[in-house]
Amino acid sequence: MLKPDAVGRRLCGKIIGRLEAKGLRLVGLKMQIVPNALAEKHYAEHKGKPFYPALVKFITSGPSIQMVWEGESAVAVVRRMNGVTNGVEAGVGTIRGDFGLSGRYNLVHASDSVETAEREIGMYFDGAELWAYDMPDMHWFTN
Ligand code: FUP
Repeated sequence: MLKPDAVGRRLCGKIIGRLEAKGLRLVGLKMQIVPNALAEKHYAEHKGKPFYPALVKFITSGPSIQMVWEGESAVAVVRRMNGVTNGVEAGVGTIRGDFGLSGRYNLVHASDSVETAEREIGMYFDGAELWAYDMPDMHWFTN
């Protein structure tokens, strides 16, 4: 997900460009203001934590972009590309490390396991909104 700060700061193209250049395949994308109930479901694991109310408020504060990316070890690769949660600590070369200084306004969300990805894709997408297509240069991204 490109969070409302990524949209508001006009960083979506740069972030999507990194994922494309890495060799991942974009199979679904939509823009919406995430409804409150959906944000609460998405972040249910954080309910009760001190930052939870501000997190839900931020995620629902403006349009965000939901995406599904596919590729070899995509979950682990995208997490590494995002960097750790806080932009101050995130490594140089990561999205959060290169574009932010905040622990809350940290630009991107990515599923932390394949199981979570399946659950989160189901929250945001219908099967008919996910697309299969050839990536003619695929052979450059496999061993
Ligand atoms: P991440 O997996 O890096 O996206 O981070 P978490 O799942 O641990 O946290 C989800 C979101 O909660 C973060 F993206 C930002 C927010 N958060 C805070 O605002 N403060 C914290 O101390 C931890 C997380």
